[in-house]
Amino acid sequence: MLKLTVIVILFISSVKSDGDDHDNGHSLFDKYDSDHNGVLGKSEFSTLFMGFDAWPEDHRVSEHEFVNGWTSRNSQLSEPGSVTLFFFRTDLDGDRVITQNDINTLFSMFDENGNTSVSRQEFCDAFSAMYYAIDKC
Ligand SMILES: [Ca+2]
Ligand SMILES: [Ca+2]
Ligand SMILES: [Ca+2]
Repeated sequence: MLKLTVIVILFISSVKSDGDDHDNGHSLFDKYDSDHNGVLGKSEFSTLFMGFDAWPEDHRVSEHEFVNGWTSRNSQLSEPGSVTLFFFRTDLDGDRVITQNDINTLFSMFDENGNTSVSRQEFCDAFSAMYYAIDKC
């Protein structure tokens, strides 16, 4: 089973490196599931959004940092104008910066069954609902 998983992962990465620019929620999920256990824990989930915090790292992600970070890291998911929309949808408390407070709220929205981890299915459901650019997930 583990062997099969490894083969699948290798297959996915070889497809990705083939210049397939049809990125989607699945590959985004895989990119941030850094321990490859098939779910996003709170810290992995936070990294997806808070990882855009540029120097000086103050744990606050401005619109500028978010748009720049998203565009350079997830270029395939960056339709013109949509990244700014992502920012406003992520800034759930409306103070125009992304902080851990926003991510905590967002995490509980994604974690539909409340088991403190976000499964691939939960991720896809919530992500396609919130960020329209992902049409296949
Ligand atoms: Ca994980
Ligand atoms: Ca905020
Ligand atoms: Ca869950």
